[in-house]
Amino acid sequence: MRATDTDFMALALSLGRRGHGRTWPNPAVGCLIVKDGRIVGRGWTAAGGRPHAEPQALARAGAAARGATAYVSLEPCAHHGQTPPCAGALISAGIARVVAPLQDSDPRVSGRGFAMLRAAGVEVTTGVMADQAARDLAGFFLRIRAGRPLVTLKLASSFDGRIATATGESQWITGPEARRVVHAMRARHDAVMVGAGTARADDPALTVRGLGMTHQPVRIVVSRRLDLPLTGQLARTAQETPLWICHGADADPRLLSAWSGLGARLLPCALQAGRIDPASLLLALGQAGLTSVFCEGGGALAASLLSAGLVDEVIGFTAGVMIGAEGQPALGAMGLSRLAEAPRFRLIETRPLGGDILHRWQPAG
Ligand code: AOF
Ligand code: ZN
Repeated sequence: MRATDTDFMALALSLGRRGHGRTWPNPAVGCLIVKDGRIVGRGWTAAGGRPHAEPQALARAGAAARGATAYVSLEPCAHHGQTPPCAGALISAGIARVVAPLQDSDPRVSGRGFAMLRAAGVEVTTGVMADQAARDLAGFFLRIRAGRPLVTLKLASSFDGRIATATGESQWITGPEARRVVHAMRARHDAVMVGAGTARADDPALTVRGLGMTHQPVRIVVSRRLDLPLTGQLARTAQETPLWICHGADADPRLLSAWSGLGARLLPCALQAGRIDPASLLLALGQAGLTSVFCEGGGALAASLLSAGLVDEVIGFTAGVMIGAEGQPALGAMGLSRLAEAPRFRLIETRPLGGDILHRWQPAG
């Protein structure tokens, strides 16, 4: 049976996903070159966003690219950036047909890549697996549209929605399978983010471990006053793994210089009612180039993002352990009085995971 455009596009999309978390601010694109039904070249956007996917796939295909079809998971670029336009590279290599799901919304490209290809006599087919491509590149598109990264909120809690006992004991509520999945999720995001309370209570490393990979997402701590332990795991590892601290403009200058001396990048954010304004926080992260952020709490940061309508996906891990009302709730105060005001999410997926349940939710409506 002959493979279809959809089959090849599914492969190009999966190649693109290999770059998730490591190509920001650029999209993670995949490219497959197919000649007479055979794959002759594959490529995906390199770490840091360049080279783009197409020139790498073309280099592998060599002379076989002449007369071949290129499956690209996003419209090939048309601009002269730090690299020459990919549409031009496809034309020069003699590609006869380009299949792409979507137009790029970067204003330097948006439609110009397809126009350039068509003007050179290349057949262009669009729309193949467009929904999946839009999901895969949602963070890239959101940053262009709204200036902020996509936010995934992870909440790992007891059956009754607690994230620690009254004394702060939280390791471990969920089991090893759930924790492995969390590390894989961290790796697919540009950054992992926590609030200052979590950074103080858990002394987390916020790194990806146990997956045998070298790439690490940026680690972000949101701390208005920078009152974080200068001797904890984050401070100790700030030279080797990027650490960004989002702080209020009123933070102590001595702490600012101490953290910058340790190697942290400091991002000032506006305040709202005495706390870091979540919209200003995410705009600062978008400005810095991030397209996706995996927020792992704590309760105060999670509640502030949820109240502001800035959470694009919630991933819950619920364990079969009962902690009771003295325990620390997964969410801080949200200032709600009526149920109608509560942010509501619709269920996308549930899955048993070891002894826990994974559930994925997206904003309703
Ligand atoms: C492609 N293939 O693999 C990627 C593309 O700063 P530059 O010059 O690297 O350009 C970045 C823009 O290129 C980015 O905003 C997006 O429009 C496109 N990314 N294009 O043809 C790729 N990663
Ligand atoms: Zn390109």
